[in-house]
Amino acid sequence: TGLQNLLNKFKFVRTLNSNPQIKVISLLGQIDGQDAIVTMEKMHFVYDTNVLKKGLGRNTPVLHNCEDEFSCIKSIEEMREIAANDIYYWGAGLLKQDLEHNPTAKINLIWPATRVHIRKYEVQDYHMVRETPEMYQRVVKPYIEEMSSESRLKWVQNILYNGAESERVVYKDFIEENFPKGFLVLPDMKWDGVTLDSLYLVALVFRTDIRSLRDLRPEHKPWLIELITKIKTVIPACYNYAIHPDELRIFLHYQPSYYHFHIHIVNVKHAGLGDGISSGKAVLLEDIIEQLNFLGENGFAGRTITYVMGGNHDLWKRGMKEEVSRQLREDGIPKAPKIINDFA
Ligand code: M7G
Repeated sequence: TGLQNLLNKFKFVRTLNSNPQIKVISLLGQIDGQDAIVTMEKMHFVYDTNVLKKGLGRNTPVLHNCEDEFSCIKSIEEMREIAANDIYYWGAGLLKQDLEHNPTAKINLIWPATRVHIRKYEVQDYHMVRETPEMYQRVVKPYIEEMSSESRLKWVQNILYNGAESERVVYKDFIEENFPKGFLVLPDMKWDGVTLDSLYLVALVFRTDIRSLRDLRPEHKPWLIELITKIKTVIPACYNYAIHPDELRIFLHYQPSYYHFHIHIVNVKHAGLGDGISSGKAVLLEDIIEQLNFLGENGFAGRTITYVMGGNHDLWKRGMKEEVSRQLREDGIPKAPKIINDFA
């Protein structure tokens, strides 16, 4: 495949990040002399697949749970005991792997990766920032303009208009007269497409007049309600009601990485997302709709929004850093002393 050919040419440069808790590693390398980011994530266990067995003389299929050859215990091919003590035993195992049914890892590649991609995936320190409407106008808005280039959002255009990932689209709301209000839903790049516990979908809207949370005004409320209602109606049906409407965490990111309005739809069980669902990054769509009742006609443009920003984010260097220092001073919060680690 294209991906495999590219990975064969990958020349390792350095590790960008590694997280043993969510079992994800990001590597920087080069492919044909251009920067490439490979992210690998160990896949979850197969444990709830149902095996279809036709009962004798019956037409109704019967589902058997955990009998799949790739189900946790059944998949163990080799074992090495590490130790045992009293009623406790532990060891290492080799599981039966299968490209289709039980792959080892999910592998993502970004190539050619831009400087913005590399800095995003890299280990960095994080800061709480308070973005005032004034900061938004002066610093963030010009940045968003730059980040809305055709090339940066090409993947979105490809999905909406050029049939990219089309066989993976799970829902398309695209009625001619409804066009500007339409949207589609498809599996997010972050999802392995299999593990329902970590279901991760993204809804992309067709309209292009909304760049982010900041652009939402009370006039958008009926549209947002329509969106969330359709999402909660259609998605459980798409997955055979193995997931229910109240098990979907539906949110926006602020700041997002891509300034074309989109909605994250994630299994409420799934917490292993790095910072993707934490407060200061994810804003629940329900809360947004509710807030539109109270914000004036300018909606979120008039609100101060507090969020987490990575030190590698361009906005940090383009003024957020100074703004945070200024705000702390104004709030009367003293600067940290020079030596803070000397507990001796
Ligand atoms: P975001 O909040 O702008 O960025 O969400 P972040 O969550 O990455 O910080 C954009 C979402 O779109 C993310 O969840 C991405 O994983 C997802 N995404 C990005 N790209 C480039 C693609 C793509 O090409 N296809 C699909 N299906 N999802 C993507």
